[in-house]
Amino acid sequence: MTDQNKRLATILQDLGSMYRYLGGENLFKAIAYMKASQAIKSLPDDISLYLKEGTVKEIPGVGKSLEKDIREFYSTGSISRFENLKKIVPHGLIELVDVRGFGPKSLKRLYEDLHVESKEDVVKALKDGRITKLKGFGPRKVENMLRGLKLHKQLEERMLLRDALEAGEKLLAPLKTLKEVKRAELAGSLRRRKETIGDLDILAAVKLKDRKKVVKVFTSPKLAQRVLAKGDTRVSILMQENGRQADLRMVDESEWGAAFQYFTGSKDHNIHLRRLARDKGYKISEYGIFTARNHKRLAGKTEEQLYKHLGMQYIPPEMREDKGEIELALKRAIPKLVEIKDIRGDLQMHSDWSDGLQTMEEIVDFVEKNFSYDYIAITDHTKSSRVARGMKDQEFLKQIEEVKVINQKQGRDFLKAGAEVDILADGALDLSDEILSQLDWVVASIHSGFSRNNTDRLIKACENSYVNCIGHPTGRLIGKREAYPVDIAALIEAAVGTGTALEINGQPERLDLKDEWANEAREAGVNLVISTDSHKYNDFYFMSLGVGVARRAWCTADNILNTKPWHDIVKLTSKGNLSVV
Ligand code: DGT
Ligand code: CA
Ligand code: CA
Ligand code: ZN
Repeated sequence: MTDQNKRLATILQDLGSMYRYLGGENLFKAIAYMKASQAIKSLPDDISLYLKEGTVKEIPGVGKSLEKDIREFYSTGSISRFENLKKIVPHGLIELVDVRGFGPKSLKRLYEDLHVESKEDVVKALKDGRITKLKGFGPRKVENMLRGLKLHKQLEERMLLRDALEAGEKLLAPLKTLKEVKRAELAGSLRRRKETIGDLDILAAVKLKDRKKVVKVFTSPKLAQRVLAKGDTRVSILMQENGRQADLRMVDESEWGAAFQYFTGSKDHNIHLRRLARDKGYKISEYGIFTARNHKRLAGKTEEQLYKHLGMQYIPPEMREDKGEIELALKRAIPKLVEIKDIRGDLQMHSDWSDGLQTMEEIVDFVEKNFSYDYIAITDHTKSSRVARGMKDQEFLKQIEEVKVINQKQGRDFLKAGAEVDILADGALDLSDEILSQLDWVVASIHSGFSRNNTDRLIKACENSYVNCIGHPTGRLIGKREAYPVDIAALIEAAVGTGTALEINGQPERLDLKDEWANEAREAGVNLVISTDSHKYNDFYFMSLGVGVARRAWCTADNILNTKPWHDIVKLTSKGNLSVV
């Protein structure tokens, strides 16, 4: 994303939140601005190009008035609508508008009754008891607010994996262009694909005499907002991109493998390895593997060598958490983890029939051009998801017809007709059996009523003979909302028992099932599906985030349904033996 697009997307997103805060009729504007902000974020080129070519209105979500805003932003750097709203809406609070326990109504009360204007003010008012005194802010509400703030804080301390990957690439690219840099890679938790990242760790192979030059580039104002520490082998900065910390370590090419292994971690994995090395009479460090007795260097140029000298198989970075992977590697039993190239299709996405930005044809064209998939399933929302513009039952019948037309034009059954069906409060589905029976792929998800008995609702959905998969099974949003209360073990049992797949949703804030639960599901023999839940073009690349979760859960291609041909998926999730609930 270009810097200009990023600034524009941020203002549009803030505008969206401000309109959410104002509520009422403004909700439509809120949706329009959020949508436009999302679309700007996924533009391949700088917004100036679209202005020059007169194609701004072709950006999804951009109509006449947004076009005007964008022109104003381009010529003045801001939008008057935004500056004016800042005068009546507490700009310092709107980042909380989606955080659990807050929301527009609560924020308005805090602002109007307590004159709270920033997050710091909110914390103070919670501490000194002013909020508890407000009518309607009982202990349960306050408890919710505290938990919401805690989640929010987590995200201030740790980046989402997707954001960290983007920031990491921006640091890596300029380093890689230097001829002095023989090799440079992202290490640390990023390489292990953890769902959130504390700081970025970059490793570069650079000769001693060349390091000053590399340091100069890394600490230049283009990349660094501030320099925290600067030495010959190690530099720490706060990134210009987002103010977060990034560490660069430089090593000699001959030490690459040992250093890459060390700085990839995890710390627990490294400690266990070192103990093992010691027991075998070796010593390992970021410089290599040595004999303990006379300090003779045995290896260190590659990671593979290092693991080999310890008598074990190479361990993929996503497994390096000291959760039993070292024991497996010693037995030469490391599974062949699923890879992005194994994925044959995407089984959750939204078109403009509900809250997606693109038409079904546009989606098909985009996916065919950029991915080598065999099938994709359109899974638009059902009627009770009103904010997501869920479709009425009759519209699904029309959509099924359009899917047929698109496939006919293509001469193959690439597009599967599906739905993401809401699981209602009592566990019933938000779409009639008559329509469900005509769909190729049914994902059932909980989108509301989180305080109900979610376990029973999900089990009931599994028992429905038309449901193929449970979508984002725990409903968590990293940094915003905890998982709803649900007995995962019982859900896993129901999924195995009924032949229902469970989703690993690749949206950066969801990654749901998370690694730990996906691992339990895999062990129990659940069929997992990795999907992107795309709402716009660039979301389709979230597949790699989902694959990262699956690899952290030790999944092979065989554990993942959408690595298989479509007819196998149908066989594995059809429930002919179940009676219709
Ligand atoms: P993060 O940044 O909190 O998301 O997690 P990491 O894993 O990136 O941790 P970080 O940045 O503190 O350190 C990067 C790697 O350096 C870590 O994964 C393993 C290695 N490392 C750091 N501290 C130690 C240590 O005390 N002992 C050992 N054996 N390795 C360490
Ligand atoms: Ca780190
Ligand atoms: Ca670090
Ligand atoms: Zn959903």
